[in-house]
Amino acid sequence: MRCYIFDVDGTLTAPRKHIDSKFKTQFINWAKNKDLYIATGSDFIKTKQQLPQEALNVFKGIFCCMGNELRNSTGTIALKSNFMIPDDLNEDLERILVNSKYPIKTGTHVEFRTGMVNFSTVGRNASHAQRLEYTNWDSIHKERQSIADYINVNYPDLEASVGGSISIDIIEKGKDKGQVVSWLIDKGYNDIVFFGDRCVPGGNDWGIVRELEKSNIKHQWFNVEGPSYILPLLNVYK
Ligand code: M1P
Repeated sequence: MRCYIFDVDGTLTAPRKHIDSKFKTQFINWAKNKDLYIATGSDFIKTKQQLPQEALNVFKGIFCCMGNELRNSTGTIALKSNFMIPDDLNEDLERILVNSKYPIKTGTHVEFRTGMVNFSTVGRNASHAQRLEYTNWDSIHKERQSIADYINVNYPDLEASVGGSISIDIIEKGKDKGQVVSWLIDKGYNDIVFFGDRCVPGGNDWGIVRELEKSNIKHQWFNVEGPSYILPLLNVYK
């Protein structure tokens, strides 16, 4: 029994953007009679902003917050982690924010989600242009990677990874998107195909790839750069 897992930002959509309408139609047609799941670092509210209900409806399950929350396509919660982020991390993030060399701060820098924290020095209120500016700056200064490295060294029970374009995701160790693979295998799937844009170690899709590679089920994964990379690949899976 085969199923497909899709990341959202950078995979089904451009980061934090709505799904492209032409791609949406092609994707919905392709999805007929297939078992599809989402695995995103985002929460359900953001996912719903990016994917309209008709697109969400093609998914049997939506794993949000790095696999720490499972919802059905109408938003009903089926599973939820109750992990609480330690207070000292919160204080540390405030200190990192104040010391960040990036000059623009837009607000909402620490976002608590189910089982995780999302941290961004430019802030989640950044406009599209401000996101692009930060991403360019970060690609030179590697701020996000160094914050993630700091957290990984100093908080052995936590795990930080560079997620989308402006932030890092912090979770309880081991509670990354890899959880999705074990859940699906438990449901009886023995053939999993995954599409993500951050499939390398340190990226927030790596957990899925790691668990697929560890498993003894049939699997295939694709590191893509957005919807235009996915369409030709979908044709392989008629
Ligand atoms: O789904 C990928 C990432 O998308 C957003 O990242 P950013 O705002 O940095 O582009 C966040 O929701 C992040 O948590 C998530 O991993």
